[in-house]
Amino acid sequence: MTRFSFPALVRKAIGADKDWPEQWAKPDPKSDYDVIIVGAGGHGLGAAYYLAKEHGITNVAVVEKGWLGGGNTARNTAIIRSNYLYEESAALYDHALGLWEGLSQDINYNVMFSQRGVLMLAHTVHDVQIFKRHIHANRLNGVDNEWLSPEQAKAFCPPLNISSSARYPVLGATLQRRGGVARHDAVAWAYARAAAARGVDILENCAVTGISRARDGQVRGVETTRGFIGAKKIAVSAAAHSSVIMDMAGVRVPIECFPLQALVSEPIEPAFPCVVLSNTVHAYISQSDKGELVIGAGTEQYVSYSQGGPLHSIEHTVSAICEMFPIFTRLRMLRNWGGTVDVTPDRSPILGKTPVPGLYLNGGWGTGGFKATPGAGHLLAWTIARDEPHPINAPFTLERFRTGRLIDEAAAAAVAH
Ligand code: FAD
Ligand code: PYC
Repeated sequence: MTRFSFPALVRKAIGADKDWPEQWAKPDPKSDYDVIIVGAGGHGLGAAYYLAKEHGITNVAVVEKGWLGGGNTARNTAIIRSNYLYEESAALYDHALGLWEGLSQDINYNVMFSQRGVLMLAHTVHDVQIFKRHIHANRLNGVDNEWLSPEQAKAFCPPLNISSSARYPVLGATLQRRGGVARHDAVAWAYARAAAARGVDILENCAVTGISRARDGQVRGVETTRGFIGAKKIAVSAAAHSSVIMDMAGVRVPIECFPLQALVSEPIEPAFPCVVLSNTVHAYISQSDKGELVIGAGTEQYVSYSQGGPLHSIEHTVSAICEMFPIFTRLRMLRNWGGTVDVTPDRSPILGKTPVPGLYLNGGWGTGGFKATPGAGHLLAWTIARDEPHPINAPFTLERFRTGRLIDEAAAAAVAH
């Protein structure tokens, strides 16, 4: 018996049924854990791994209402970069990028992290000014980023249309060479395997329905669809559902949820060498190792928990891609899907303690949390283990929405909101 419900093809490919260690048999919940993490996305699983590896805390359960990696972790377009404007954000995302650079070795699993470079296109004078400001700020913060003319951008990405007669002509681009993509579902599987190997229980098909607190206010466990499970500490890392779960503990969180869609084309020979983002035309694109073009849209304009969205947004995105890359005009779409992104008022995440003793929150990553996965897991584990934030996540408090000390990264979100 295996610990996780890997899809059958994956189980076959990795030989899961053959030599999966006996101690990884699917666990029943224990009555008491030191730490429960709600949500088996990359962030929650990463936190479990780093709790065990770096803090020696292994009496940990990750509680997941569906299957591991079934949330946004395996629904995103897998873009990784750290070219954020403000010091707080640059430090946070660059911490994650540093961890990506050693991740496959660290967890002994090829997450196919590929630093092929991320281009962000400027189509208006305003874009040019903002992007150049980003480059200067990034360099001051030790984050690589450079300006390319339209011709240099085309040399880096030959399919790019730099004609001045395009509806939104390319006026230049930023390039972060250390940016790239990774195989998103592998990240969840890799952290799950590495955490489980250190004794962490991963409880799938187990939805949290309540948070129980003692008389002194301290958390004492979670109510779930598999019964009550005791815990000394609880970390909520449930993306779009984080605010619902925090509400169970009486904590209000300023998160709104929006659908965000993506699609892949039929697979083709390698034709697209890097990642390209254009906020102005609401589209971003890369090519997966399977050969599919991976394309994403802007966030939908309405709040919803639906993991899907209307086809006209996809049509809008695809027409923008065809104008920027006319060589793809005759390609066919293979499939599309959606996720639900959790957006805060300042488009920055919340990662830290909450007013409830023993309760921690990691959420509000919106359209940009995949790139943060190792960093978020690492910093959440630190915060739980020491009951205090790491200096990198210290500014990302829930408290900032009361004090007004916001970290307004909307312009760097790279995805139209
Ligand atoms: P998730 O992977 O969503 O995990 C949360 C888990 O919590 C889920 O598995 C869910 O089932 C579980 N859960 C919810 N409620 C409960 C409950 N009551 N009990 C137990 N478990 C529960 N980011 C980037 O950096 N780059 C990109 O290119 C990018 N593209 C994107 C494209 C799309 C289409 C989408 C939708 C998102 C994109 N993102 C991107 C954002 C990124 O995917 C997310 O920010 C990130 O994956 C969040 O990871 P997570 O582990 O916090 O959440
Ligand atoms: O944050 O770079 C990003 C991103 C691209 C697509 C979705 N998010």
